[in-house]
Amino acid sequence: MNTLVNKHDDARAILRANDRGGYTVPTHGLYPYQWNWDSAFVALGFAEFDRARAWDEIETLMRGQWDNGMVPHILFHQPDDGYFPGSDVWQGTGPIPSSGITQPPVGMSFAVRLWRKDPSVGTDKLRAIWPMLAKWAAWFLDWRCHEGAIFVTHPWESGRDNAACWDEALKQIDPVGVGEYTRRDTSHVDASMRPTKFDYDRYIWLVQRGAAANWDDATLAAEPAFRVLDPTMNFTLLRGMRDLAASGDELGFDTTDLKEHIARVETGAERLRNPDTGFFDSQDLATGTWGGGLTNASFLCWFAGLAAPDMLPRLQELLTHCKYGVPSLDPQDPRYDAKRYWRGPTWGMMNMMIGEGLAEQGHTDLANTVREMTRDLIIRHGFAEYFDAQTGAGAGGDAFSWTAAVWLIWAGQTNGGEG
Ligand code: 9WN
Repeated sequence: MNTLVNKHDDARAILRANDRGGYTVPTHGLYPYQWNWDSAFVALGFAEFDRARAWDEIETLMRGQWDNGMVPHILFHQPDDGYFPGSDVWQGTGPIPSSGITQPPVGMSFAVRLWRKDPSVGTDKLRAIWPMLAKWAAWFLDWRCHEGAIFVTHPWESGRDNAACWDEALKQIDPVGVGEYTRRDTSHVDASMRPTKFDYDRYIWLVQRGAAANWDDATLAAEPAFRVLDPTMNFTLLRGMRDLAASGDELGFDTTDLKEHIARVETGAERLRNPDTGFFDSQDLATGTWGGGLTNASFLCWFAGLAAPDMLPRLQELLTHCKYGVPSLDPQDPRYDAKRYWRGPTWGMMNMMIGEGLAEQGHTDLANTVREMTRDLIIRHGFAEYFDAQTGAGAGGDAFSWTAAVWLIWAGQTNGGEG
């Protein structure tokens, strides 16, 4: 029991230490700005001990929203030489210096969850940002939707940067003219745990291309360089829109459009099933090539509110190889790399969404298994950015905000948290 109490103290201390005043950095050094989906998890973490601070996190994020509705994946509140590419490379066009792409919109769901946790404070807060969240959702339907399925225009947009899902689409890019640049990530973290130079050249080339087009959605859509259907985006958006629609009905907002969008994205979710394997997969829209790898994103189906019973045995099978949580790629896949970021390691926040989705669909035993694996992982190996799914060894940055938040919200709860 003492271990759990100490871990709670440690987790709170990490969030406090990474707090930069109104926003929280994912970790000191490696990521010195505000990241979109990190902040959503952080807000839930703060809500366990400081509800006012929890709302600050979401409100600061929403202040970065662009006129078109997009909420950027990074807000560069203060200059910092420790990260590349910075705001000078991105040249975002919003009210706060920012990147030009978004990230999985878990903030929609988690803002609603903050409100449900404490309507006395949350009702005014949610009422104020609800139209902004709905506008963000509508932007996805306008600019990131193909036949109901949601695609990403940059691997960073998915939040799963170097997942095997993007390999084929990245190979189609010739990063001509990308020029010389100095990576900062590999000065903080061993290069074996980070994306390769092949990937980075293409990440930066895509950023330069977006900046040159002034991030104009129509210009970029007219000649797409990277468009890959993504289960993470599809499932988190579907979940976010469901939560927005339910709260909107209770608060008296017009939810007609949202409900129509939910129906479209539900249809799109089935389009993500790889016909060869049957599981939810990524697909390059330019070539039709499927990612072909079973990833942790495939299992966000339950978080999205889908029943998908056929995915249960696949998860059970995967967990027989990984005692510390759901791997970001099936260890039996030839592309599996135990330490390299989104090509094998397990991530606490993905485990949380998978576990909570399982619990909501009534799969209590499997939900508990995923939560206990994640709890054991954090107890033994700390608050790392991500972990080897088989040995539990921590990797990437440490004293990591979303891992601390996931502990407070879910993994460190012995009663199952709020599920
Ligand atoms: C690029 C902050 C972010 C997470 C992403 C994760 C990683 C950034 C990077 O760190 O991406 O956005 O520079 O590697 O992949 O999911 O939001 O924690």
